[in-house]
Amino acid sequence: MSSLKRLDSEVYKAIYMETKRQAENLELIASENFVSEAVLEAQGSVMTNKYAEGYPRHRFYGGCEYYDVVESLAIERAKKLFGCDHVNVQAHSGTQANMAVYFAVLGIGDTIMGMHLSHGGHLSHGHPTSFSGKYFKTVPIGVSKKTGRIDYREMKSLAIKHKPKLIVAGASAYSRIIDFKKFREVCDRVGAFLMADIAHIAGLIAADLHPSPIPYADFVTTTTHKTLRGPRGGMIMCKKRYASLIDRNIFPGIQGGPLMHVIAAKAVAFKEALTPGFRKYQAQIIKNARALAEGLIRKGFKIVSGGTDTHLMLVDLRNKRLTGDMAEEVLDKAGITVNKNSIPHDPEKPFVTSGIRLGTPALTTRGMKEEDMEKTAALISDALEHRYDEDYLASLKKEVRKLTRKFPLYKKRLRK
Ligand code: DSN
Repeated sequence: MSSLKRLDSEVYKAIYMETKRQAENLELIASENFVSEAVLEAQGSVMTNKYAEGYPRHRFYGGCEYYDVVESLAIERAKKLFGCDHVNVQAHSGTQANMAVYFAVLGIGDTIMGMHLSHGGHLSHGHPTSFSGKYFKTVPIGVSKKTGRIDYREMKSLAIKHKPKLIVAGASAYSRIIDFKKFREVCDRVGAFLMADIAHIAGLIAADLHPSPIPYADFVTTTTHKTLRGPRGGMIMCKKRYASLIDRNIFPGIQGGPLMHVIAAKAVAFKEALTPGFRKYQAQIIKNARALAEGLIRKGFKIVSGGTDTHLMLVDLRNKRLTGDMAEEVLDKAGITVNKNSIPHDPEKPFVTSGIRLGTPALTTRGMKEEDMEKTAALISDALEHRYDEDYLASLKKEVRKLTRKFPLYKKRLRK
């Protein structure tokens, strides 16, 4: 970092302070993680310098031989990791990946079905404020009020009634196993394409700890930076027959030059994900999520659907007379980072919400185990109970520092 420090002390300082914040706080945002030094090195490399429009061995620019090497490695490793026919690793993000699939098989005005945002879905699954809700008619899928789980029966009758051309199976705030086989059956019944968006659970699927959609879905999209613990980016997997359709719809369809430094880092992350240690890591993420949920339940918190099968949980704060925005702010004062999140059938607006979403991928990367989750649950409960006591929250922040110091992060980068 010394060149940066010399050239631009303001950006250097912001990066240094962010590294410190990541190291000192308890990071519970379910979609975040800490990448390895190797991933950071690949992403911060000269691979950022070149244009490489096109695909390996078919580029629109000369001098791409080493770009071909890294992109081919990323593709081959992803295929092995997920057992799929074809992979496009150029999608800049999860939303871009979804957009490319929609544009590949849908016309403007066609109908799609996807989980409602406030029931755990994602903006790009047809929300009216997203391109996906503006270009396509959307029929939202909900979770049952009683169980907090996807209501597959309701989904089926909605599909029969509205005849969508594509159904999205995937979520960003749903803590239970998603039954991709059931989604496939509904798609077959109404003649729809099935797109599984596994952005949140990709790491669990790669480690065989959540059923894979690959046998059932026509298209599988993901981000690479959540449980998968790679650089920030997207990816599309599909059956061989859709390969060139998908590739064309990423480039030139919706993107120009690929972010080759990110693709190099994706290749590195996939290599890490193919090791036995990665499976153990994913198993610990789930154990930690269960321990955190149980710890919170013991402290009187309500977890939507009663628990979790995955890396995340949604906490319904209504019985604690708290809103999600208040909780997010209070916890931040204690050095605990979470995000407010709508809960199913939320009476509050999206900027207020009645819940928070918690996830364990980042803390598990640091090496934390079940007993640390127990402590984390106690810290969350304490902070929210003493929400108006600034001194108490400051003292809790010290407790948080004590805990995180035991699990150092980016140590070399914090040496001034
Ligand atoms: N914004 C991401 C999340 O937090 O789940 C989804 O893209």
